[in-house]
Amino acid sequence: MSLRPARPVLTRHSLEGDVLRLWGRDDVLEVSAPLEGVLRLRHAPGARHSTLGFPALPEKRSFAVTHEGHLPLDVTSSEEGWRVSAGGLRLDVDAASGLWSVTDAGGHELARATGLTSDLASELRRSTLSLDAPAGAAYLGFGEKVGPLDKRGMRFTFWNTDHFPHHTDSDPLYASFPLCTVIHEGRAAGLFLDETWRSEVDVANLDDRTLTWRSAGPTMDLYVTAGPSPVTVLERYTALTGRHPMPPLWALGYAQSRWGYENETDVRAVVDGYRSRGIPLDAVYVDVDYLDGYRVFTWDRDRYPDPRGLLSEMLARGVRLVPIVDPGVKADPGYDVYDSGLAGDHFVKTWRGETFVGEVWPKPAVFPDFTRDEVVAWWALHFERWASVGVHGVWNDMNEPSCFDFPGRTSGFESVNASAAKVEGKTLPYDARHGTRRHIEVHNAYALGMNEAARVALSRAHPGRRPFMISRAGYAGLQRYSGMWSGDNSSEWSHLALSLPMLMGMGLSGMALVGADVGGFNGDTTGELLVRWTQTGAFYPVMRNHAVLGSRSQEPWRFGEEVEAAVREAVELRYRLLPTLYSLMREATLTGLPPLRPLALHHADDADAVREDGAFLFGPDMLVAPVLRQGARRRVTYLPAGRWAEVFNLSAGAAVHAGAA
Ligand code: NBV
Repeated sequence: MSLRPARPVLTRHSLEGDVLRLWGRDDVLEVSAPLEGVLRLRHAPGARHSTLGFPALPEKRSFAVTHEGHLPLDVTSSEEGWRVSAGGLRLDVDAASGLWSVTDAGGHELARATGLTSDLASELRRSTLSLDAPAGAAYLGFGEKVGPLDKRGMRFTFWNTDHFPHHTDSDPLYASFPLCTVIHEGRAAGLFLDETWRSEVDVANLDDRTLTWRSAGPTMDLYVTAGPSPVTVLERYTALTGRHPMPPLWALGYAQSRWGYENETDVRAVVDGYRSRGIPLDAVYVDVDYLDGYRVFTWDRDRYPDPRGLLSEMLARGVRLVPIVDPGVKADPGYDVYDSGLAGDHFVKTWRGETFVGEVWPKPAVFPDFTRDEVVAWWALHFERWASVGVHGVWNDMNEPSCFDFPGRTSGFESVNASAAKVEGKTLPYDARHGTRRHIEVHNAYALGMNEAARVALSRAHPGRRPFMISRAGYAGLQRYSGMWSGDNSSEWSHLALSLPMLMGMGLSGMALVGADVGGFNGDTTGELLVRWTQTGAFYPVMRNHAVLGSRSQEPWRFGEEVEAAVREAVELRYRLLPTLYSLMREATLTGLPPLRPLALHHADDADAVREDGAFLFGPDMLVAPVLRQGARRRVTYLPAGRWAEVFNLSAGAAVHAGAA
């Protein structure tokens, strides 16, 4: 029996500017070539039955893609379908099925669609796009995800979630990067689904020959990127979505943090502790403890009587304070951020059009609608005023956004009638409103506007100085504004090991400036774990020791002299690496390549290197294999082709090892 539809899916075409539009009875497919080696396939299955518009789809303002302009398309049509050549790639679209394949100039297939459906009755899985997953292909990336580096065989959800405490198999976590690098037979290609809607990906799990994306939205906006090197894929992806601005040098130094440094006396004691022991330190992160009743852009004057004075005193000692910023605004009449936000209509609404009120650290709390430019501008004004007293760097937390509770909350997947209050994880309900858009559409992009505002504000508050920011949540393109840390990990060996594939996956997703909490956030660390984590963290682009409120103190001197000495040595190593890291970050601003790299990036033709996630590269040619196991004094590691000299023995006539033949 033939599975071909009776009527061709696509029957007509038009070419406007450099965008080819194909459509049939129900579906639309728009094709363009934004860059050399990149094709954009904007699918709208079932568009005729949606409010999208048919056959012309509405203009889209992507949260991720900033590149503008298209390359010319060379289009030929036949009875079977269309052939499009552009930017060195070829697209063949089959009219009967509406499906397509992309090949490069050498005839290598980069991607092939095997299924496209729309299901209006399914709230979470309205659009589905399946792609061929060739046997043996590895799937790397997807941003901040658990699991091994090669995600083949796994399934993930993209729905930014405050998952506390998260485990080594928790999904989803705080950020959504719906993109991956596919490495097959030594050649790489990129897939990027530019949809901020809640989405899911099945990476050859249910069917080992199929990768399936599902989205709650009406379109599947897919970018296919050619390599053949994963380096080229990443360069092209970041040419589309932007690259990190250069961070200040101090932000690449070592930092101490803790939830529970209660006041300026605690902060001074930390700095004294480091300085008196001669352990380098460039920053202290200050947590929610500094806020006046959890009101954003305030300081508790009992705990911090003179923020300006403290910030400049610290600066004179070579230490920056990096305060936390949360998006939840205390609903407190008389508090200027709340009053001006209300007056300007800047907060997220309920589906009925009232201001949405929930609970987070501030109770009650309202949420700026960062999807709107005027809200970003308003936040930046408050931010700038607050930062002008001497804040040069911040960490933007809770911006999934996290919301612990709200009136009428119904958890998870309950009856459809409860839709208005239906919520997934600790956040806003699917039906909260951002202008005319539902929260389920823009939730994953919420953090972008918050980070954009912070960057604008810090640049204005301190002209000529480079801002530093890390964010907990994000979506593709976040790198234009901010770095990231991987949220609330735990003081467990398994989380130390997890940090490697996770940070590598983030690096392949355009996020070069990343780190995991050194020592582990949740729970009590041990001296040995802290030492191993500091040794590993010496290579994290963002190196910060951080711990949860109430946990065992995690400063290096809390575990005895042996631990202190080993931590000092690791931090000193970091400072010896600093010129290299600084240069690598500069490279990231130019090419998008991260300092912390999977072996796969430079050894795509080596199947073992492609899947290696217990070791990583620092830059192109320094291989780092940290000890990740309790009690271990040594470990084995894989060396890809080449001659590898042992760094630690360089002065003593280094041993040189031959890598894989
Ligand atoms: O602000 C407190 C914490 C912070 O220390 C941590 O780094 C964030 O990821 N924050 C989360 C709030 C809630 C923690 C349970």
